[in-house]
Amino acid sequence: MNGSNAYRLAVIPGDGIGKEVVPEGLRVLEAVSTKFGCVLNVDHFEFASCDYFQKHGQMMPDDWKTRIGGHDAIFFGAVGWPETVPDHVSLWGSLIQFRREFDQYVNLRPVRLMPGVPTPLANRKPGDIDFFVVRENTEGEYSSIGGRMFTNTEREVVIQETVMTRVGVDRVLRYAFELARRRGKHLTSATKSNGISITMPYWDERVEEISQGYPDVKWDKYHIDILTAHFVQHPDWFDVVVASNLFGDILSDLGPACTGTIGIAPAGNINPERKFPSLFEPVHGSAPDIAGQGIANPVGQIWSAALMLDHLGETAAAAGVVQAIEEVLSRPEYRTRDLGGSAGTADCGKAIADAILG
Ligand code: GGG
Repeated sequence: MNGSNAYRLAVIPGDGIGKEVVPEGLRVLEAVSTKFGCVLNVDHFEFASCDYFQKHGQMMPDDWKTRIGGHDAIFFGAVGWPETVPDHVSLWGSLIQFRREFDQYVNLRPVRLMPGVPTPLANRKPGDIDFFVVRENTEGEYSSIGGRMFTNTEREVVIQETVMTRVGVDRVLRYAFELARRRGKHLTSATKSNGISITMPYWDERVEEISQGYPDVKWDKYHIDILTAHFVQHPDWFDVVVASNLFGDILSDLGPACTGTIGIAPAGNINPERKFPSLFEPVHGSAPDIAGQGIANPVGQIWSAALMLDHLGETAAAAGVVQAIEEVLSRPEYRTRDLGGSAGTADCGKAIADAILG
């Protein structure tokens, strides 16, 4: 961090609707600069996209780390265009590189029911659903350890290992316990230690041990299968939910779906020690089915900008963005199709920027 209120942002739209929602995020950030006086110096990068892959045969240049490593934060859209690049190639060639090389070991994903937003759950009002999913972001089920043998024969064997390290598990658990302590509420751990009989009992043991350092924080744990049911039936039970990489990914799509749409959900891929830039992106992907039509919901991207401002220490600006999102979402004319409205991406983005400017 640079110690002033001027920041260097690396902006990477990526693929599909990323190219439509990132400009709306930038429009809102411009309004934030005007209103709150922080200076946001933006550098645009076209790598970490399938277009880049088509031109260069790889998702990112060899020197990508040097090119964006000096920025204060990365503002990212979405990755994936399976027509041209297999999804596992585009994801591992971009986002997962960022998360690992910049040690963004926390993926922080707020889940909140916003005023006026229609939810598929009956009898829920704003305030009933307000929690965080803390997803482990650098190891777990997302490991590249494994392989195929006897490919394309009847003896075909495919193996992929889950990796849990003590450092990796403990640090994300500590982050989650700290967050639960700050919020003064409680922590839920997602497990599956009855079926996944080596790594998940280890996860549970680490939760048990780390919890000893947080006697003031109440905690519980659920197997992932019943936990998904509770998300739908009792979303008010949760405050901070900590989960492995895969479980956290699933829970952080399900949570926002319960609040109306995954289109509004933000994420921060955070390096809490601030040794490397953190990356902020919507939870949703590139959505090839609606890309290019100007109908994507920009709120996930814009809320990610709020998370980024908060991370940069611009807390008033972050709160201002969230308040503007709330104001605009409560007006049906600015809702995009995923929320039952007919507004376009730019209509919604502009309304939020205007709400910030007052
Ligand atoms: N903006 C998020 C994005 O593009 N996600 C693509 C995706 O498939 N991500 C999987 C993951 O976050 O693990």
